Amino acid sequence: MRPLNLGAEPESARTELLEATDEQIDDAVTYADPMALRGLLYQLTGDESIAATKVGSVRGYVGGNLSVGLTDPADVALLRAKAAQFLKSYRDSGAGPIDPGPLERLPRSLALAGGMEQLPEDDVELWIEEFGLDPWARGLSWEQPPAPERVEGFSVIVVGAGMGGLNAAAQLKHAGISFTVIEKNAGVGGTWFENRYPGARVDSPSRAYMHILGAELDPPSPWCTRAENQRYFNWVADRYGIREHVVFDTEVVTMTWHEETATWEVVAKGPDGERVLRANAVISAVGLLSRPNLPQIEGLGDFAGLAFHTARWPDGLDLSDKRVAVIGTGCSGVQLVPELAKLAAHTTVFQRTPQWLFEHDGYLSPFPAQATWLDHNFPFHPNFMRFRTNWLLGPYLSGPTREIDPDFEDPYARSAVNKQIRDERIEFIKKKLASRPELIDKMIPPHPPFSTRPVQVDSGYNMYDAILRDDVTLITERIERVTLTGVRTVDGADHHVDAIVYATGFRANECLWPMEVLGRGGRSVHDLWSKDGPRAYIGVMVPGFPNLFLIYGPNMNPYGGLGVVNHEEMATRFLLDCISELILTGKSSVDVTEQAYWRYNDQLDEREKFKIYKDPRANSYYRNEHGRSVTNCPFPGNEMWHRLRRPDFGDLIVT
Ligand code: NA7
Repeated sequence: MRPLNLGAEPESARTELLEATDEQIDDAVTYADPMALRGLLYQLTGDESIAATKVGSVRGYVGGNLSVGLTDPADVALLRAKAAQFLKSYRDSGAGPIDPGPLERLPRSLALAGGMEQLPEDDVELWIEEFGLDPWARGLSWEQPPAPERVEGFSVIVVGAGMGGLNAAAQLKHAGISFTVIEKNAGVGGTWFENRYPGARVDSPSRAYMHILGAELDPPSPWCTRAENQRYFNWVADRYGIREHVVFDTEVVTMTWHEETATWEVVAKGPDGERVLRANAVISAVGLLSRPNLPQIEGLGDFAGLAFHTARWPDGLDLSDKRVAVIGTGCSGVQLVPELAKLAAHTTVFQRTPQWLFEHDGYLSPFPAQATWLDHNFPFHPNFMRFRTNWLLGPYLSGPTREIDPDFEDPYARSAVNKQIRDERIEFIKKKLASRPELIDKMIPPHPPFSTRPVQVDSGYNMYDAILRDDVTLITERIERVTLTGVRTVDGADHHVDAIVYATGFRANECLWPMEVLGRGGRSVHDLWSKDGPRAYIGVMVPGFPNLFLIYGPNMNPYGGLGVVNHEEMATRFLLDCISELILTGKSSVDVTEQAYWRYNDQLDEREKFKIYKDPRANSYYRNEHGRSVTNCPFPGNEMWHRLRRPDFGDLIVT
């Protein structure tokens, strides 16, 4: 394991803690996650009575995942008392920078926070990375210093300055490799720059939606708003000095590999027309959900009012005297409708398929002040919370809920746990819609939970509450067409509105679209993928397209284990190792063999057969028109970590 580069502790004393009263501390610890305290206190003190607290299965934490927690309230009380005691004596000793405790103890402390006796031996390094002490853990560590002229002669183009592109740029900069980022928008942030609709917020827990590079920050909310996410990405760009490397308002149109010079020629369109750039390597950090999908509905152009996609929400739009139609009820529609209902004169929701909603207390609120206080004043609390959140989303707890059990027989669910989750969801619907029972069946999805993206909502106010409002109408009749004045449904009803919002998702299955990408022999990547959709070798490389690396490529959307940011970081470290091989050896290209590409994809096809998203009743971007997933990763996060940990040069051709 590489040595840790410890960077998380502040340099001066924690003044807020110095001023805290005993009562404030006692109050704050009641807001702590007892499992995080279990790991944190053990790490800082080595107190074995902490390790002796008892754990067992408890109700799921995120989206119905299985979970492990403390089972005895006396143990919870013990941990809180010990946490308060620790903070008081730390305060009384001056609250200065503190050592994280022996690093040899960390695997056990993490296991305690996770609720395991021990971390699986092979995964220890993965979890220490997730803990976030070393901001560069998923970067390039040169095994030997490269000759300066070799590094200087190598350049990289990164396409996109969203979550993946910002990390790649920071890592390239840290490694001393020259790069330019091309970004189609006027600012960084990708998805969060573009999606400005009311109610937009992240649907993965924010503690697991920040890079390791950002582990020194604590998120303001458990599920950050669009503005909070955007602030975070701006912080990354500034903290790591990336902005000066970005060409904004410029969109890549074509990328062409030139064999004779072993370089990529990139044509990009900006405010001053087209420009041509050349680089030894290209990193595509384009997003999965970045190209709006406008629905195939007749008459789309006939509408005389305002019409736009959720990702194109006009700035400063006032809808207070407007009747607004929302078409689409995926994550975006379900986030939008409850907020829009408060802003518009009337909201009409066109729902073709309902989705499974998973409720959270406080989904719409910032963290309580006490939780934030703990982040700032309890050393390594953000790290343990970050670890704990990733753990709960990770492969051991979420993976099993996404698997089809071939022996399980049920008309609606695909495994015992899937049925339990479905039953719980239906209970939630019935509870919420008790006053309008005729709506209940309309809100029960035809497909099993997890066969499409689970939608996270607030327990108190969400889509179900919105459709109960007098100023919201739910329409489940199919749409026949859009008309001059609104939307006509197949029952002949005309729904007159002033504005139409298309919450109709993204072209997630068209990787690298609409760019033209030409590899060896002038072959288009879209031609290579024409048989059954985009594929890649471990999500990152495509044969015949040397020195082209994808960060959020085919089948890299986590499905049952860890999150997007983790996958992107792993892919980035992998590609940096490929680039360093070229720089160190003075060779000019790295490509993947056809054989390795297909071997990986055969394994992938085999593995996805037992994923719930293969259920034929489900219809979403989780599967393409060929019935396979281009987006989802059927391998658990820890398996992807091993696959991407370092390149297997037996699968690659370096020339
Ligand atoms: P999604 O999840 O792809 O949802 C798109 C929605 O649009 C969904 O309800 C679709 O209904 C609906 N849709 C699409 N085309 C039509 C037509 N022609 N007529 C009626 N309804 C239509 O996109 P989101 O933006 O909500 O979420 C994307 C991701 O963002 C999400 O996974 C989170 O990770 C965040 P359907 O279900 O196909 O019947």
